[in-house]
Amino acid sequence: MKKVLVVLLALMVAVALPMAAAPKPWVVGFSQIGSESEWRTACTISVQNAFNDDPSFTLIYSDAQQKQENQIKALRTFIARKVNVIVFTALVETGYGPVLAEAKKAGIPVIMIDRDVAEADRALRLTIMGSDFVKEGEKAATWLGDYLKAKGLDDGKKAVNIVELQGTTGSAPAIDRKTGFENGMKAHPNWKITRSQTGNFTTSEGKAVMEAFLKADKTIQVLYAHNDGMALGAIQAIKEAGLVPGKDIIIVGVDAVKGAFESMVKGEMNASIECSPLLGPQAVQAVRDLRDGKKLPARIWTIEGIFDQTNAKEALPTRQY
Ligand code: GYE
Repeated sequence: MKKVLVVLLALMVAVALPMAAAPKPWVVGFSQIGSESEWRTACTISVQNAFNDDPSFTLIYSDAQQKQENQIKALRTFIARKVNVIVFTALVETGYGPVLAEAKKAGIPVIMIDRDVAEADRALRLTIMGSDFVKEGEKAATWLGDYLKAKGLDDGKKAVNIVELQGTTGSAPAIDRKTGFENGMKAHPNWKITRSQTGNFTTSEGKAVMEAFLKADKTIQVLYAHNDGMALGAIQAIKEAGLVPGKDIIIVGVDAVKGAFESMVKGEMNASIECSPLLGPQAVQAVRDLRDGKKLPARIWTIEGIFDQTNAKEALPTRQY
């Protein structure tokens, strides 16, 4: 009897010990901007999975549904709940200064992913991880220059008429992808952006804006879309206007999401500049490093490529988003 009791007691201690020793999970508040695109959905899932797979974290997720005021409210809730760290992507660049200052005052570090805030507010956040959107715009222009040259479609003199579908007005990727493309255009003085309007990074608005462009303008040769979702919407508009996407109008998008690959394989979209949404593993690593007292670099870049109709088919089976 005594023996049984001792064994039982030992068992209870063995079970209770690791439980007592387990530290309290770190609470991470994640403020996402919405679900406007295939890219965004992949980004949300990547971040959620990465934190939820590690029991030493508790993730609080908040979806701002494309409204800055919702996002500011979510950040204030995180501060009030005294989360250990905030992971945050900014819908637009400006307007977050006061709430970031509140987080700083409360001693809560902010790790930005994907879209950064404006220069003036960058001292209020700890780091930013994500893509170089200016470079993506430059890559789009370089790809286009090479393609037009290879196909004999640009003699360097006759105008090349380009329309642009911009992302969400005031967002970092819309501002930077425009700047990057315009940087690339400096080598091609005959290229003209004849029309440029926001399609808000959504397929439906991309389609609607392209419809309006096509109605007003019969001289469009190239479409540069700040994301694939808008390019895919525009492709529907191009087809409905009786034109052949990828031939009558050359189409360059950004993101390299699955939908773009399928379109390139069909010969419709011509190229997509990769922008990886799989930021979860890097975000978790950064938060772990922070918890371990390591110093984070001020900028964490993601590595990306370019895909077009020459390599889309081969790459498609390995694509994760
Ligand atoms: O390109 C677009 C999304 O911020 C980089 O947002 C991201 C962009 C991405 O809606 O598809």
